[in-house]
Amino acid sequence: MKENIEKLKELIEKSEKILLINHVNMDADAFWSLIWFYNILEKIYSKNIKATNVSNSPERLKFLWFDKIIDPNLDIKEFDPDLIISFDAADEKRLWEKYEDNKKNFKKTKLVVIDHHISNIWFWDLNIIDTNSSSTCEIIFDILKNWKYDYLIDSDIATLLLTGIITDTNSFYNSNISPKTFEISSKLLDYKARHQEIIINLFKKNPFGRIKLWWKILENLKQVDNWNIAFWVAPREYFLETWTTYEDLDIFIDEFLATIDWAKIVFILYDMWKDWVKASFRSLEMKYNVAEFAWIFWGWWHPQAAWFSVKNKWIYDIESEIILALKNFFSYSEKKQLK
Ligand SMILES: [Mn+2]
Repeated sequence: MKENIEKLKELIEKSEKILLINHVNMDADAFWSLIWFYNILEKIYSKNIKATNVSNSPERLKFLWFDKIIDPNLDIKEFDPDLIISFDAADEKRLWEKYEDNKKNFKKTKLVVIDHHISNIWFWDLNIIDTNSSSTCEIIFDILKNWKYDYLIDSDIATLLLTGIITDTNSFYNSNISPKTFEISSKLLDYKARHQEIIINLFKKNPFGRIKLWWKILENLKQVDNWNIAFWVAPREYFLETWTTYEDLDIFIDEFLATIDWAKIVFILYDMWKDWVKASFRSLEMKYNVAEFAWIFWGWWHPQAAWFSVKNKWIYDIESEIILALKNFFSYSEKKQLK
């Protein structure tokens, strides 16, 4: 990895037009790793740097930084970059339409991927992938240290990086933490990362509409027979009635849904943007590998947390399909365990 970090520097120095991109439905980790990188490049080099994503910066993260860095309308063909760097994406599909509509540019350009997902398929020319890292922000910190640019870290940058780590580890709940995660977080506090600002804004300032949305969903717990599978469905009406969007479900899944003591698998199905429906799964017992399940529907992610999305289908039709497939998957997992 050290070698690749050096190679990245060479690539950046050789390039004139650099495009930064992160995955669809960007989360704090994808967002801040990109924003941070953009700022550092701006400070060090005089290059033409642009950043894009299919959507605008997430509203709920704007408390830290009001940015116009990510431009969803950027015309990649016209910009014609000679280097593309992707953040926090496990494969091209995660770049969504930006990749689909600009394949030619992606094919002819040097491509770098910076990521930490186990599911990463090492898809590009230069892969800076560390699956032992909790987050892309953690990797970014390594890059910075290797390049000896630590001196550029100020309180703002430290706060951004710490936000990526806190959200991707679910406030240090998840099993993706390591001694290094704590070590880096501690260093970020030395750099005056504003820990309380992150916690208050991300976890302690829920608009009332969001609570009403959660309430509506929680009230309608569903179960698959006696299979220890709990699930919830959030159709578009729920969001319209409470003035919320699917982004308001961010912490809800792990804070509430995935904590039911009798459940072995939980999932939530919700209407996302445009005509997409998303299904998000959590396995609460090691033997149920939900990434394997999500794969049936062309989804992926992690054995304990996985998802897929489907276009142009009614949410309740997908519900029936999932339940049917889940019953098979459940007995398959039980049998696999017995072998
Ligand atoms: Mn991440």
